[in-house]
Amino acid sequence: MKIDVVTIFPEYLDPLRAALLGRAIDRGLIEVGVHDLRNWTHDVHRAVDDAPYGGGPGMVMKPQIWGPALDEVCGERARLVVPTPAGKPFTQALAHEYAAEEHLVFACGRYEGIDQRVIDDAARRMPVDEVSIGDYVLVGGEAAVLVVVEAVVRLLPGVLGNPVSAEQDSFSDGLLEGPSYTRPEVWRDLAVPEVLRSGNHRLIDRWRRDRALERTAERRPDLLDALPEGSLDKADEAV
Ligand code: 6GU
Repeated sequence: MKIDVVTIFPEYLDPLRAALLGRAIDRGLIEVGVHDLRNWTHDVHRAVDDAPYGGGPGMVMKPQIWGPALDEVCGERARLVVPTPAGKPFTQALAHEYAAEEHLVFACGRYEGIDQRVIDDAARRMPVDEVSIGDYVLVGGEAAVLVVVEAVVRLLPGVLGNPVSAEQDSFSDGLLEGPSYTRPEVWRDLAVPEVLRSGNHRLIDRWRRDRALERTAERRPDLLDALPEGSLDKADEAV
């Protein structure tokens, strides 16, 4: 998979080359390009933004800079992702969609955003998503790109040491994952739940499912409401 990022803060994307993502690059599973938007400016001030039509606070990023930058970076088969608090929610389902793409391009806006015509024009030639990573406001899209790329790359075959752990993630069955424990059996007078030491895997699976249901009901009741019809069995309903 090829991943390109266009930004006015290229150094903000340095973590893409660290840890799990760095290892995926070294092993040739992903190819990452980070591009400074100011390379596409022509004036001495290298200006990328201007005052908004209609007035109001902040600045809007200029279409004449973004247009040529995206023309050059996107090529023929890209899916364009524009991080913005006004986007549709980024979800695990979208992470799986992105993991199946051959080329992702991220366009990082700062200030009050990018002139909408940049997005509308790109959408005439390629799939474009404006996505948000949550209900809060960041200064720019860069931190969101780190989040999205990490969520996507860990789904690529060969990136995670143990592929079973991706299958058992929170959200893979529509529920939050319950608690986990390792040794010692008692720590600061807190004991590991007895059932996990029983060796009875039918009971252990049931216990884990119950804790997942409890935790989801407590923290994310919206996820329970969104489960497809028939996802809960009789034993689930009893929790
Ligand atoms: Cl994707 N961008 C910005 N600037 N703020 C956000 C966001 C994205 N998602 C939530 N807040």
